Amino acid sequence: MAIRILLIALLAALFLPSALAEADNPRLVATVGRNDSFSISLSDASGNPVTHLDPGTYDVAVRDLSQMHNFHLHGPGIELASSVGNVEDLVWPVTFTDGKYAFDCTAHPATMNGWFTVGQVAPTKFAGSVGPKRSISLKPKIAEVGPATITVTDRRRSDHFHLTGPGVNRKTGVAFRGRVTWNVTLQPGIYSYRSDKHKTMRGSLIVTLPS
Ligand SMILES: [Cu+2]
Repeated sequence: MAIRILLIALLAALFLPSALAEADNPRLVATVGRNDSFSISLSDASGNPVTHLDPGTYDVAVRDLSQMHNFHLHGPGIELASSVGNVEDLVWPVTFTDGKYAFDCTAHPATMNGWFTVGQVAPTKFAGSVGPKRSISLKPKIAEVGPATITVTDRRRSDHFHLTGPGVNRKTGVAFRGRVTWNVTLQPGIYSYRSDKHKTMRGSLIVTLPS
């Protein structure tokens, strides 16, 4: 009996530390190409899509379910990919630091992609203006996805500044003059800004995935 207890204690001492070390890392699940579909996702342990993570080390379980697709993860300090030609089941221990990360299928990056932020990410600053003449502008004209602070100066009583695009629809009042600040999250795609009072007063902003 005493020997059996000693053996169990010995076995526990041998195997517990490694089991605990593995369990310490939060688990994320990367899935691509279920039933050869053009689908790609990164989810947390509860199955929710990852949009933001705390910095740290995670175990990314990769389910590359198709021979047409792969899962490619990149960002500060990370450049990992499963194979396009194979079905694979992998676990990547990865350490994320403050910044923007993106994932895609190397063969179809334009349609199969996603992104998320880790820790603190400084917002991109934009300056928009309308008036005093019949003019409208927004700078910069190209930017990456993520948090953005847009300061709009409206100097024209007969026009406004109206910004629309993925997840955003903000405008100043037509009669309003003054300065406003909008905090928004920019998604990949094309945004347009305009004054709805004059069709010629318009422009666009291109938002890209992290490079
Ligand atoms: Cu693909």
